[in-house]
Amino acid sequence: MSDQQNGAVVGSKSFTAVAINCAAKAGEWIKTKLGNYENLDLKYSSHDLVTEVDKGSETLIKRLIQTHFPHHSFLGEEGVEPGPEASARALEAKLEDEYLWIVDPIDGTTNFVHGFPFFVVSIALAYRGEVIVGVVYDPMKDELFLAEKGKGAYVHGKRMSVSAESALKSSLVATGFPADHHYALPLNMKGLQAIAPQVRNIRSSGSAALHMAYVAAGRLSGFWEIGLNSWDLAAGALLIQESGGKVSDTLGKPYHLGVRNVVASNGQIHEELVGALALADAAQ
Ligand code: 2AM
Ligand code: CA
Repeated sequence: MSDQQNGAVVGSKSFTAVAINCAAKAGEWIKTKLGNYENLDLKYSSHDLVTEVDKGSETLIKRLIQTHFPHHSFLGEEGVEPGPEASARALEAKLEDEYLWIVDPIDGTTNFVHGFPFFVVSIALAYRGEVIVGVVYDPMKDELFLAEKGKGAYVHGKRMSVSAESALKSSLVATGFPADHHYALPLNMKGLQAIAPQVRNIRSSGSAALHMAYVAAGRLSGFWEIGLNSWDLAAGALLIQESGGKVSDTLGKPYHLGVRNVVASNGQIHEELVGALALADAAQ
């Protein structure tokens, strides 16, 4: 398989085929390990978990990508020291690289550990800092969400589009409760307090990447969370953009790979959601 050098052909089939193949293979393997992992380690705190399955999934994906594209860069959650500073540094070091694969080998590790069936493999390919391919694969439902820059987003091969709600009061939104209990969690709690009475209802299912995919598929109207990493968001952000939605930071500035505090929506409720978080002093 040749390694395209030309920006005009980014998002070509070979990149996408490899991304899909990696996500599917890793996902199938993860599924066989459900309730069957051996080592549970704590990373940053007792809320930040990792198993040998996270590491095995990342190794599988990395090897497969390197077989096809040996000159591409790779950024995976398990190859980075825990903590927000290390994550930001690791991204910074590779952001300018021509092709960078950004991988979360299991997004929703806590769910995986508890047998709660809401976790995914998330794989994104960035070309000079811009995401051009995004794949989120849910092995439990066998649902593969795929987006290519400028070519739309698909689930089960069917074009996705975001939902039609135009106000918070008719919206179903999701958020997440981060592992960082010093900075991120208190902010998310403030947001929760403010947003809950304004929306139809709130969900929090423990995988940022799958929440993002659900916004893209029109199953959620919006999502916000504080303190995420590039690998939690990169694939999901492209899914949403290619489904007609909007992704920004919590202050409303456009999404880029360095964003850690995210607001994602169908576009129509975006301003209202960003505004409500600002009013609650829950944006940063
Ligand atoms: P993970 O399962 O890959 O760790 C849940 O609120 C979301 O936050 C999940 O997507 C989860 O991803 C992510 N998450 C968990 N711990 C985190 C941490 N220490 N830093 C950033 N994101 C984290
Ligand atoms: Ca993970």
